[in-house]
Amino acid sequence: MGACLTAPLIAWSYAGWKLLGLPFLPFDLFDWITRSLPGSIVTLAIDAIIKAGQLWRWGSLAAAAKTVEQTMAIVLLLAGGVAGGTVLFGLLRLSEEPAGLLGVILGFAAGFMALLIEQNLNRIPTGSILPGVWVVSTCVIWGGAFGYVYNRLSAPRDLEPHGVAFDRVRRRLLMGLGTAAVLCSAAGTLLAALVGRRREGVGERWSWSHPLPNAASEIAPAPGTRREFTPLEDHYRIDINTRAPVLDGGRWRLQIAGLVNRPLALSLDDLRAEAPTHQMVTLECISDPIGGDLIGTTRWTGVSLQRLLTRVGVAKNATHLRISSADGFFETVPLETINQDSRVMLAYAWDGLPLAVEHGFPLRIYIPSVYGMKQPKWIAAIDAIDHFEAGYWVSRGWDREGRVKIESVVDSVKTGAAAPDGTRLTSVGGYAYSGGRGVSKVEVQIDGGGWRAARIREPLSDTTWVLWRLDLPLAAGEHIFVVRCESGDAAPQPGPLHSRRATIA
Ligand SMILES: Nc1nc2c(c(=O)[nH]1)N[C@H]1C(S)=C(S)[C@@H](COP(=O)(O)O)O[C@H]1N2
Ligand SMILES: [Mo]
Repeated sequence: MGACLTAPLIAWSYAGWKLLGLPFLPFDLFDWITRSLPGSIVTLAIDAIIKAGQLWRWGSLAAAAKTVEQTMAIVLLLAGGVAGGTVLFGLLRLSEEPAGLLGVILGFAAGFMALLIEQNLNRIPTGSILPGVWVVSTCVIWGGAFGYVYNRLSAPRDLEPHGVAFDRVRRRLLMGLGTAAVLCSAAGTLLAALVGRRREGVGERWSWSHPLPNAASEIAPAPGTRREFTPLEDHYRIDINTRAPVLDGGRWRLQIAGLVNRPLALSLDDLRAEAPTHQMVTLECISDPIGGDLIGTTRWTGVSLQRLLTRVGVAKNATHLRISSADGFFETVPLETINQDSRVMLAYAWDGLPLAVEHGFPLRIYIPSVYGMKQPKWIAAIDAIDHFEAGYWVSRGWDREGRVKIESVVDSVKTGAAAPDGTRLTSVGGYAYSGGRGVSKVEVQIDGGGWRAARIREPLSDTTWVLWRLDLPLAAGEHIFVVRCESGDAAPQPGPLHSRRATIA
């Protein structure tokens, strides 16, 4: 019963989100809960999802993780609806109040709490009332529906004392309700799916009309290796939002304040008017399991933070920047990092297009050599401060530095056709990545034998992964391939090493 009444609520809330960008309660409640939970529990859950993804070989880990999250959010609200409905029915049985009225009142209370949560998450744009009205009214309708159903279920009891007819009425009502719920849910979802489809990355991408900077490299990627330049739609997405924040690019301003001499509020056009910095970047999530796909490479465009800071004049006693995001995420960056590296930038474009909503529109930061957890998307404000502050994940017990570890991965093993002399070469290939430290050596071990040097393709830049390959004749049968590498500054890769099993026909 609770589920019957809650499912349409979810479906219509979904339609409101997809069609009109209105708050979507299930995801927002879920995000509020995950933000409030202790870091250790959230970390455990993330690890569990990733383990499950690896175990069952979900296609894309990032997409699968979001789907799991979204499913959990909806199931949770459904369960909440069932629990809430049960409590409400209990209250109605005890109370003398008209059921409809009580339902509406409780709906109001729930709506008000939901509104507070939306406000707390910063998901109600300032100055618009529709989202608030939408949140409260869906809850009120939901509460009212409970009251109405309760009335219909209990009313005939007085009219029909024999019970038999009542059961028939009751059954018919429940059937009708179930059908209505299914129809309502389906209609809402369908409408949203049909009209609300939003295309990401529409427009002319940089990579469509430009050869990659290493196009002339003598070493081609081994067949089957992941794409060296990740298409925008394939780039992983990881953040604390089941529903990405949608910011109004026209009204958005980057506030730079704190310990600065000349605080600034910059529009997106102001930033675009600055001399742009372009950088090929590999971004990786610290939760990426070895060989996973929570890593991607594209071309970032933005403004060098070093240069921008000269405009605001950072005070002498400032030591860090606190970067705050629209979703409540934040991180601190030592000023030292910025002063040493002009590549640290505030990026507004990926592959020549404005950042997609999921990837941080309108602005995100790029800091070489650290994991994604250190690099806020949807930036709202930057404050110069005189101390270190633990960021969102650091305060939940994650690594304080978040420095990229050296890693290498075997992506593919493919055997080509036989040459005229009968030899058949097998190509083993993958990537190696060390943040901004370069990769000087990649070695492959086959079936526990000696380590053989692989050939390294020229990288796209000094802040991307490199592709490597090894081509050699191998006997038919099963083989196991292990890879290891060394960074440009000759540091060896820490374990565990990645391996792949493959059978050669
Ligand atoms: N505002 C905000 N920025 C964020 C996050 C977030 O949750 N909120 N997640 C971080 C993490 S953990 C990663 S791995 C990267 C992922 O960036 P992408 O989704 O564009 O690939 O964003 C980072 N920036
Ligand atoms: Mo991440």
